[in-house]
Amino acid sequence: MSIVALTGGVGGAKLALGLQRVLAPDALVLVVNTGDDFVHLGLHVSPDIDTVVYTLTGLVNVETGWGRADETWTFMQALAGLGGETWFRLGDGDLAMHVERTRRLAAGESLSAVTAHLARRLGLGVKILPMSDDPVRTRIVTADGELDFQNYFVERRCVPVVTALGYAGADTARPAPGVLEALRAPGLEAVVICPSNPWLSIDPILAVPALRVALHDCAAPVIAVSPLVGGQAVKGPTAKIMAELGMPVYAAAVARHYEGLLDGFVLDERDAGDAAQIGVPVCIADTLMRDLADRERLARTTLEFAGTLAGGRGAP
Ligand code: FO1
Repeated sequence: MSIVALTGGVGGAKLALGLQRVLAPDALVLVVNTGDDFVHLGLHVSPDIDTVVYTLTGLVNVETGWGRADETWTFMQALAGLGGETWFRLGDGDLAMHVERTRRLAAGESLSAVTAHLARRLGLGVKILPMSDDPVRTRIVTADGELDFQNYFVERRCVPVVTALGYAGADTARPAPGVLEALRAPGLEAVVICPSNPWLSIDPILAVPALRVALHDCAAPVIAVSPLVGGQAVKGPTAKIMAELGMPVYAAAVARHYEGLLDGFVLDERDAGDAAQIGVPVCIADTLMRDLADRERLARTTLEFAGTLAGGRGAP
């Protein structure tokens, strides 16, 4: 079995971990959002890539969902003492990732090569690909003006009212090496859109033109797992952004957002009433991932659902 999963950070990484645990290592390719990447304190930070790598290697801080467990903060404390910028917190161990990534990028390596190296060094078995090696930056247009992603998300704590989103650089960005190959692989059995924020985490991936076309054309069924549980986001500003963009806050609006790409939608059982308004086959499941068993169960359910749709796109 060969599966491609599109994911952002914390929410998506939970399902990515479930998929990793139920699939053979060479059967899973993760395509990760890089729209949140930015240069901070002179370092190239790739938050979603690191969140996925830490989650899948068991290094993640399970309380925050990002950063490392058992982290120390000597660097941040020293930086605060010097009057430096402390709104975005880089732990001592995490800092090593950004320093080594930045050094390798400056030496001419691509982001995908650096990612593969760092993931391998941390013991990750599955293939993790940035969506693109070209810079794409998510920009949030708010009632307070236009903000870079991390200034909106972390510094302003998602408080400003969102009026529009943009993905600077996406128009000319090419999928990273391996992405199109994975989507066109003859043995591909499903593409899973993880329950990440559609606007902040998945849309930057879909904004890479050749990637979107490949997704549209791919022979395997494309399935999205709803990021809403009981009409609410488990964590993060998905529901808030939907409301601010003038959308009804329910799962059917998420399915509609992915219209034209989807062959199936995994809907949380608390939102079962929305099923009739989703224009593709629906699988109703408990999508709340509290523990490891939940992650594995949702991964299995999603893959079984994909199996029932496999004929729909002409896959073998
Ligand atoms: N999120 C926060 O809310 N506050 C932080 O200080 C913070 C630091 C941080 C450092 C490294 C990293 O990889 C992620 C970090 N995040 C932090 C999470 C990150 O901003 C978001 O999870 C994603 O960008 C959204 O998916």
